[in-house]
This record gives sequence, C-alpha cells and structure tokens, in this order.
Amino acid sequence: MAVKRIEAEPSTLVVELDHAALIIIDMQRDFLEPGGFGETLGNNVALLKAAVPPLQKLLDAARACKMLIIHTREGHRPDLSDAPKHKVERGEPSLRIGAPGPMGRILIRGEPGHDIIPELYPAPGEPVIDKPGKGAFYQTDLELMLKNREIDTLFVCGVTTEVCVNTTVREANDRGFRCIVLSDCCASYFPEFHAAGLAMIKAQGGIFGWVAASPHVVAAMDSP
Ligand code: TIU
Repeated sequence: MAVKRIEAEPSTLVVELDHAALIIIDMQRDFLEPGGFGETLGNNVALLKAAVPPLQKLLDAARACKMLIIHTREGHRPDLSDAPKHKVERGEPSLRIGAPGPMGRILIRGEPGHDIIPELYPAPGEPVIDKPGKGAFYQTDLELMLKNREIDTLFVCGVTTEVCVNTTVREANDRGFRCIVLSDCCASYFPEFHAAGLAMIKAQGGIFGWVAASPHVVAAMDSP
C-alpha cells in the first residue's frame, strides 16, 4: 500500500495513493485557446496557460505510479437539448453556446474546440467525463466510477479555479471525498478569484478540502 505524507494547507495529509485519483477539470481548447468559449465571454485566455507545464509534470507522475486519471469536458449535445436556456442566453458573449466559431460550434461535443488541449490529451484508457454543468458530479457517472474503484481522495486541478474546479470540489466534499487541490495546476481568468477560490477551500480547517503545490504531490508520487 503506497501511503504518502503530502505537504498541504491547512495541514499535512497522509494519503493512500492506491485510493486516490487525479481529476483534471475542463482543460479544453474552448477555455484555453483563442476563438473558444472563454474568449467569447471577453476573457484573456492566455492567463490559463500557466497551469499547463506543472499539470504536464503532475500527469506524467500520476501515469508513472498508475493512479486513476479522469479528464472532464464541459459541453453540450449538438441539439442543445441538455443546455439550460438561461445558460445559453445569459450575458453578451461575442458567440453564444452552439454558435459557429473558428474551432467549431462553441462548447459543443465533438467539435475541435470542445476537446482537450494537445499538451494534456488523455492517454488510451483514461476515462473522459462529458459534463453539461460546472460540477463534474452533476448528471455524470463520475461518483459511480470512483466508488467502484474504492477511491476516497481526489487530486483536483484544471480550469477555472473558482468556477468548475470549485463547484466540483464542493460536490465531492458533500459526497465524502477528500479533495486536494493543486494550486499551480489550476488557473482563472481573474487572478484574484483564483486566490480567493483556493482560500475558500482551505479555510476553517479545510472546509471543502486541502490545497497543495504540485511539486509536493509529484514528489510523493515519485518516491518509492
Ligand atoms: N467561465 C469560466 O470561468 N468557466 C467556465 O465557464 N467553465 C469552467 O470553469 N470549466
């Protein structure tokens, strides 16, 4: 049994890596590349790129220690039947969900923009969860997959910190999973929301979970 101590806030953790999974949230071209959903909302998508190099190292380490790795993608069916009206119609994006853009229809499954960026592309056999909402548990089979594998701890990373990462961590916390969020492997279009998103997770003794810098987790994965 691979039991490891991991430096985290608000406290050091003891984790059985055999019962842990890496959950990578929405590292999709639609959020990270120009011409996608993130940019249509008026955001500077370059701000999310900082999370990619540390996440590549974390992904390599998780693959090497044979941890369960699950990728998620936010998006909708081509007929938009699973897209809430208020989600599609809100705000004043330059292109709405479903509209044709340079990477295909915005946030639609099967389109180039909906897929995961090449740098972090899932390896064969790594599950990909397609989710219609912000949280990875909402209307997906993620909880079933984790319970069937006897997973109790989730290393969570991806984008954006305060939106889909935070929503997923809160869903996981209510379902009894212990979350460790990798601070440098998450990113936001709003640096102040990234900081606040992490602070909210680890406050009050870890009200939603723990926060760790990825080198501590990579070191734990790499050690024999
Ligand atoms: N807009 C924004 O910050 N995020 C999203 O719309 N989805 C995710 O966070 N994946």
